[in-house]
Amino acid sequence: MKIVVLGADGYLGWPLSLRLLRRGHRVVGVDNLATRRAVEEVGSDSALPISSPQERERAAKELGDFKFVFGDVTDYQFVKELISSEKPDAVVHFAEQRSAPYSMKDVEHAVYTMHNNLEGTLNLIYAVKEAKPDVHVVKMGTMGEYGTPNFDIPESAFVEVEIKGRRDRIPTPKFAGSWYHWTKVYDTYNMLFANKIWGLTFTDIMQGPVYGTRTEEIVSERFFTRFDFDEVWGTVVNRYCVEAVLGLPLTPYGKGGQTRGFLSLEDSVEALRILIENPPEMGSYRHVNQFVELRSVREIASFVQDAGKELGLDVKVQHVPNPRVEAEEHYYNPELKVLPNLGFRPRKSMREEVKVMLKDLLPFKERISRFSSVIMPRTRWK
Ligand code: NAD
Ligand code: USQ
Repeated sequence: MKIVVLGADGYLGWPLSLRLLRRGHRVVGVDNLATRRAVEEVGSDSALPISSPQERERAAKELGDFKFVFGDVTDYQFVKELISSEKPDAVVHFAEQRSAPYSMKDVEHAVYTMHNNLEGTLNLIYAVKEAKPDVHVVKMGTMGEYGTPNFDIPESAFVEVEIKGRRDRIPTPKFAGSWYHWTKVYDTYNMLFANKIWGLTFTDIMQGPVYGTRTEEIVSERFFTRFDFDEVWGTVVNRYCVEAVLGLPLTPYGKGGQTRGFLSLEDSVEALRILIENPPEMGSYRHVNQFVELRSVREIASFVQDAGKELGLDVKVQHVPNPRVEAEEHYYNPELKVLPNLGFRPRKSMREEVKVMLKDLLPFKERISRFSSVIMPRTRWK
């Protein structure tokens, strides 16, 4: 297949591009390098050194047919020209502002996030409709679209409800927890609408937080993917591993009962590979929940503590006041059936993988320690 990966310079986009190349697909990687700039803006950097896009292009070409295109998905003419000239079978859309704290900083960051994410997805929808309506759009959404409801989360875009005695099928209720997470809800509605009126083909993925340093293709420094750990861009498991390496206490926010559906980088890339190679029926909208382990942030701290002990690190845990507005103890039971039905079997467990992560990060302790001032949470929801 020929696959366009929007956001190919990112944490997920780069390793997915490598996986697709190794499977024999042709890959066009697109990025405007926004994340590199935004991480610098908050005074941080990737914990693992990453190559320039030019060096990445050279390295990826060793695995297969790859080219890197610099471009911004909020530019409609660029996206339309890309789809018209490349004529891909599938487009994977990762190219969004993906940090909840970044979106909550102030009005400028909230508006940037809304504009970047909604406009990019809408441009892609129109470009596909105009230039190649049979493209399979694989869009990365988030489990955070649902929030943490007190009902079992269905793996479905619609639910049957009865309101005042009358029944109907309505979009699954969602209640996101940051401006960033809300952009994914709105993207979902826009794709449902585009599917309804034009019959475009979508896979909309509700993915939980991803952790890890490795995939099968990341075998040396040249293939490293970015690894963020600061209070704005770092996600919880990755942050804990850096904190452990630096000898800082792990930082569960508040009571620490916040539970999410986590998965390793390797499992994320493999799940995506399966969804791309097994598209839904042409003209349909497929809704997928993508996670492996339901864990609370308190429980994860104990995993990292245990892994640290095995490596001779003295890891402490210190609950810190929660900078976010979110439930700290809650029910959480999402459904998971599409990926297992397609043959997806997790390859990694968090308990094991955090050991690998600590080993990968330890040689970069000095590099990371330059950024220890941006680890404690400062960005508050209110
Ligand atoms: P990332 O920030 O590392 O990657 C996103 C890439 O898109 C970056 O390289 C960035 O420069 C690029 N980009 C952003 N706006 C762009 C634009 N307007 N034009 C072109 N390129 C643009 O993030 P990631 O962790 O790789 O996440 C990829 C996608 O998966 C995101 O949509 C994110 O919301 C989603 N997601 C991530 C996780 C996770 O834990 N990392 C979990 C669930 C969903
Ligand atoms: N948390 C801590 N301690 C920390 C950091 C975070 O307790 O040091 C808590 C947060 O308060 C939250 C949970 O961990 O309850 C998850 O936070 P996170 O920063 O790991 O992840 P989140 O902000 O939800 O966002 C990440 C990605 C985003 C993706 C989302 C999937 O950045 O792109 O959409 O995970 S999900 O969480 O399922 O919505």
